[in-house]
Amino acid sequence: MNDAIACNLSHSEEFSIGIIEWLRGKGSILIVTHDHPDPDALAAAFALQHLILVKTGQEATIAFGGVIGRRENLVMVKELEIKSKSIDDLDLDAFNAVCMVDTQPGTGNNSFPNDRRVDLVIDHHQLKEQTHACRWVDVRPEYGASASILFEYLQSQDVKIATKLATILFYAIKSETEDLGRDWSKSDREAYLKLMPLCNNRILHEITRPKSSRIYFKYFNTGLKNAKIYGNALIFTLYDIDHPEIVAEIADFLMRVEGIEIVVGLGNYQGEGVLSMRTSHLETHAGVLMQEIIKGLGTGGGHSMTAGGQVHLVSTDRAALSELETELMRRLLKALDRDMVESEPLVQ
Ligand SMILES: [Mn+2]
Repeated sequence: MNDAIACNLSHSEEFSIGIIEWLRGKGSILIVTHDHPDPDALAAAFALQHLILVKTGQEATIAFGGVIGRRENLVMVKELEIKSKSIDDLDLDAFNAVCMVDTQPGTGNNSFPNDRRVDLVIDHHQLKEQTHACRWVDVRPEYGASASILFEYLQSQDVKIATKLATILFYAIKSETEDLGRDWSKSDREAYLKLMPLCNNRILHEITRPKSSRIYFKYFNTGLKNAKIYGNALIFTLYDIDHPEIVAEIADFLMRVEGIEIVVGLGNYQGEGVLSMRTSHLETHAGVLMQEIIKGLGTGGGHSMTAGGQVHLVSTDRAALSELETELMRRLLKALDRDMVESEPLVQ
């Protein structure tokens, strides 16, 4: 094992002992993820819930805002029996301890009220100013997945990782890093390799190749038809969408277009503009770029190769979305220090 991994593991051991002792006897504990949680958010929440149960005997509540829409994630939640609640249905005063995973206070991507106290934050996005005020903070932007951090806690506390927990943690790292091809670290690879033999392959296959409704293919059709190319950048709009994650999914798909190094996608989910960015350009940090182009329009952030954002829409008609698309492209090209060029459709 190399020194960096060993150092991370000892940090994980120390931190997990600290939080277990602190959480002991708290009674009602809340675990919040970002809205419309992805596998990494759900896996991290599920693993923390398990750690708390095994070590302190308390059953924590997992909650988030928005919906789980992506087919893979719905199959995952069903097959692995992950129980969660909508944050709007909870009496937040009833919780004595609040934990946040895969998100941080005040980022704009979670529904936990900004003025409420958060005790514990475990995340792999850039550390936010507001997070400094929390009692327990373990933020590791160099990690590809929050699930890898939780995996280290479980290991250092000798918590047995049964099939379901292993499958969800493995799938989280697999999907978040595209099988260790994107934004990954040695610690993610360590967790991925140790979890793989513990997984249920049948469930894993069902999650990764889910049957999908015809609406799903309609979004692909819309995305392909509307995709515009500006040099090595591609932008597309899906207009009205029934779940936010479809934007990121199609952005991933369109990253495979030859010559394309940056993809930006946009959709309208219930009056909110959903943005997704992907880049394979090593000099470009997607999270930083996203913050730059979204300034004054909404909130956003991310990792070096992936980023997301949300924009408040003044109008949700097609013309307004097309206008926003052009504005985002103008800002993107400006941020990349390039002139606005004529766009070219991806498909004729
Ligand atoms: Mn994550």
